[in-house]
Amino acid sequence: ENGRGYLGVTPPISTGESNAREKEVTATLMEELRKQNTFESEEEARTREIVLGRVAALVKSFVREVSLSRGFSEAAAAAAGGQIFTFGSYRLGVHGPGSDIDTLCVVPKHVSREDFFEVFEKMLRETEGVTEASGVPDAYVPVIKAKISGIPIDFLMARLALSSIPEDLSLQDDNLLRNLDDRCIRSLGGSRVTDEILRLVPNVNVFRDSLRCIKLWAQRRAIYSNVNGFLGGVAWAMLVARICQLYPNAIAGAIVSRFFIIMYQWSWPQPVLLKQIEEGPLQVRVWNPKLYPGDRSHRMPIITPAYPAMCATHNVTASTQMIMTEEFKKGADIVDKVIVGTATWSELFAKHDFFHKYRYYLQIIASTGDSALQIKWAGTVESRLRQLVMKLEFVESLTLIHPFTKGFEQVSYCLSEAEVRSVAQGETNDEIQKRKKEDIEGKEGAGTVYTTTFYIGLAIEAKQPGSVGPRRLDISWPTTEFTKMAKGWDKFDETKMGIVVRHIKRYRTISDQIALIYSGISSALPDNVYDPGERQPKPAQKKRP
Ligand code: 3AT
Ligand code: MN
Ligand code: MN
Repeated sequence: ENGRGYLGVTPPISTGESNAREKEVTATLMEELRKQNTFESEEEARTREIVLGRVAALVKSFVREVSLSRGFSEAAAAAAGGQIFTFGSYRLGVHGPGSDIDTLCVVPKHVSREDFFEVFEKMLRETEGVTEASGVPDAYVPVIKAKISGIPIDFLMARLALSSIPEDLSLQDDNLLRNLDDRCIRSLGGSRVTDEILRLVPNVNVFRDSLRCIKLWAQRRAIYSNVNGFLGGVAWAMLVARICQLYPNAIAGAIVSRFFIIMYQWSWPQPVLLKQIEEGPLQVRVWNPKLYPGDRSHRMPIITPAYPAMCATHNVTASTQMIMTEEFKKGADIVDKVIVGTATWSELFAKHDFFHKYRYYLQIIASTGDSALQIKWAGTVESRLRQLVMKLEFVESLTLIHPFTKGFEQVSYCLSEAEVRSVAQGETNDEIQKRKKEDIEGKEGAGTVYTTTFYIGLAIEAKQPGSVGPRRLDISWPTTEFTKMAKGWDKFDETKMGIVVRHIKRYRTISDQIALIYSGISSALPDNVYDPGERQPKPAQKKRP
């Protein structure tokens, strides 16, 4: 609390308790969330606790082992400590079946990052029940990804400027960040933000239930993705937390209903804050739109509550803001109906209609011949897609640029160089797709192609009345610039990686095929973007105007 009797930067809107109807819809909401399989089983929950217990012990023995190797006495090595802190969805209590456990390992100053990626990773590998363990030491936030007893775990590491890690260590004190390297500060950030969010909500259980609902809704509507310019898990959590602060005594059904209407009406770029932004002991930037033009350009700023305050929604563009605003409105309408009893919660969780919505799409195809390289290359391309979106936003005849939140991965077994090229160009060929690995083994000129295809939906301005001839749509400049930028990646290798941008239509009709030859649109959406049975039959052929 801030000494004024409430949590947050303004007084609550209402401190009223929820009414009988809100209690009813909260019960039906929880029932629907269970039906939608958002909760793990009790058995899985127990497995997680056991795994975390083992991990905590493993981190202590890691610190002990490194301490001994640095000449510490047995007693001093044991006293050096070592703690784990969870963050992410597990810490918030909103994880689903199969979610990972995000775990921060906190170690004393004589244990290095190299120790973590050598000694600890090796200890992990040798631990019973560990089926995967692979480190990414040079990531922006270095991580070891592992799987223990079937539970995926992300391990981060922070080395504090302390000679031992006390059992009751809290990460809340900003002074802990003094004299740490940037990677440690970033690694501590996830935990410090999650803990702060939990401290800043009036009722943790109401917050959890509400966030579970909003996360599922955002995933189903394909607006859950930080890289693609929508919001990621932390940003959604902060939005829900803010609504909880505004209605401290409301229950989940009421919070969700207020969430949609308040977010729809929010006067962006006014930031969403869970507490006042504070200065701290480091020489680092704190979010400040008055000082920094970059911060001023944030369209939907949602600011993290732990020092140093940062904007979690840096990637939002005009298009993604428009798409999310539209979804807030649709959500508000459905929840209104749920409250009066003319709709059910399942309607809120209806699947998006992205692949039914637009006539034109861009396909961005990243390809390589190697599965490990493909992950890196596709990730690089994906992280730069928003640059393409922003360039397309300047094309006058386009009214909306809609990036999809997930790439579609495919492995194709090709028999010839020509097949390899056609797959990398995004041509779909049933014969190649049906082929298995064995079908190309030992064949000369054969090769495996890994492709990841991203989609952007394009809404085009209605035709001006009285204009003649086909609408002109020239997007060659943005797409060429984007391709150049993707190839500007410092690890780009022309001989190993491909990137292609294609302009396609949802359907392919006979008359289109003729018209399309002239417009450079050569294909239609492939079947793999639809669930089985989802693809609608082709519309009756309309006469082209
Ligand atoms: P899941 O239930 O695991 O899907 P989550 O919210 O826990 O949802 P993640 O495990 O992906 O999601 O991420 C947990 C936190 O880790 C969120 C963010 O603070 C941090 N994080 C995730 N991805 C990155 C990244 N690429 N770089 C830096 N931090 C990241
Ligand atoms: Mn997670
Ligand atoms: Mn994770």
